[in-house]
Amino acid sequence: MRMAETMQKRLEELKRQRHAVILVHNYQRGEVQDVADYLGDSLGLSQQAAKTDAETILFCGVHFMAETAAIICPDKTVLVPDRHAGCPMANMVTARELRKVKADHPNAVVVCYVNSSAEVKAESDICCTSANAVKVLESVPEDKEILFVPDRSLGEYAAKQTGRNVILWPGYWPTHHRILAEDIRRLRAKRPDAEVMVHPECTGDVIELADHVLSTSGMVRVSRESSSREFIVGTEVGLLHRLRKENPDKAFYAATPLSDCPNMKLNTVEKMVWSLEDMQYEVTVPEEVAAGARKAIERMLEFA
Ligand code: CIZ
Repeated sequence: MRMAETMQKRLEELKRQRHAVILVHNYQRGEVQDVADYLGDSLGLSQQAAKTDAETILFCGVHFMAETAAIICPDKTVLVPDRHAGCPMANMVTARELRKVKADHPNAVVVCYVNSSAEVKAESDICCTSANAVKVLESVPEDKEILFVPDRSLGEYAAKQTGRNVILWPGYWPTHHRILAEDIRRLRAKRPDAEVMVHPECTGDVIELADHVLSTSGMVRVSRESSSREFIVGTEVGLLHRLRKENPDKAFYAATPLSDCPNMKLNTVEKMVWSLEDMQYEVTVPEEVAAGARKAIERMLEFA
C-alpha cells in the first residue's frame, strides 16, 4: 500500500475511535481537501460545527477558524493539526486597539470580519464573512455609524455595495493583495472568453476589473452554474483544486501563483493523523471571552 493510502486508512480508523469530524477550508492543500467530511468557507464550516454530533472536531484551516468552532461548540474538543497556522490579518487588530477606537466612536456598531481573534470578536457587535458582509452591513440601522475591522478591502467593498459610511481599519490579507490589476489584464488578454472572479479582500483596482466579486463559496457556485468554460480566479490558489475537481470539463487559471498562503499550507494529512493520535493541538477559548464572541458570531449566523 502506498504511504498516502496508509495515512488515509489510519485517519479513517482514528476518526471512528475519536468520534471525530474533519472540517476543511477551501484554501487547504488538495490532499487535505480530499479527506474532508465537510469542505467549505469559514461560514459554512461554522454552520457544520454548530450542528455536528461528533465529540471531536479536527479543524484544518487557520487558528481563528478553529477558535470560532471552539466558541460555538464549548462541549466539543476542537483540534488543529498545526498550531502555527495563524492569520496575519487577524493579528492586525488587538482588543486593546479596538477598545481605544471604540472610545472615539461610542455609538458605532462594530462589524468584525471573522478573520480576527476571539478577543476582538468579544469587543464587536456582529461578525461577518466575505459571503455575508454586504447583508450584515445592510442590517445595521441607517442612523448608526459602522466601524469595520480588520479588513480594509472587504470593508470598502461592502461599503460601496450598500452606500453606507464605514470607518475602516487598516488591515489586509497579504495573500490577496499579491494579486495585481496587471495580472488580471494580462490573463484577460490571453483568455478573452474567461469569466473573471475575484475575492472582495482584493484591492479596489483588481475588484474593478472583475466580472464577479465573490467569497470562495460564491466562486464554487458560479463555476458550477455558469455556462462559461474558462475562469480566471483571483483568490488563494488552494481553491483551484476544488474548482477543477468539481468541474473537470472547465478550465481555471490562477490570477497569480503568488496568491499562495503559507499558513493554510501548514496542515498535511500526516499532521492530521498525529493530531488525532495524540489529541493535540487543542484550541480553547476562556468562557469570559467566548461569551461575548459567541453573541457576535450567533448574530452573524442569522445572515447565513
Ligand atoms: O471566509 C472565509 O472562509 C475566507 C477566509 C474566504 C472565503 O471567501 O471563503
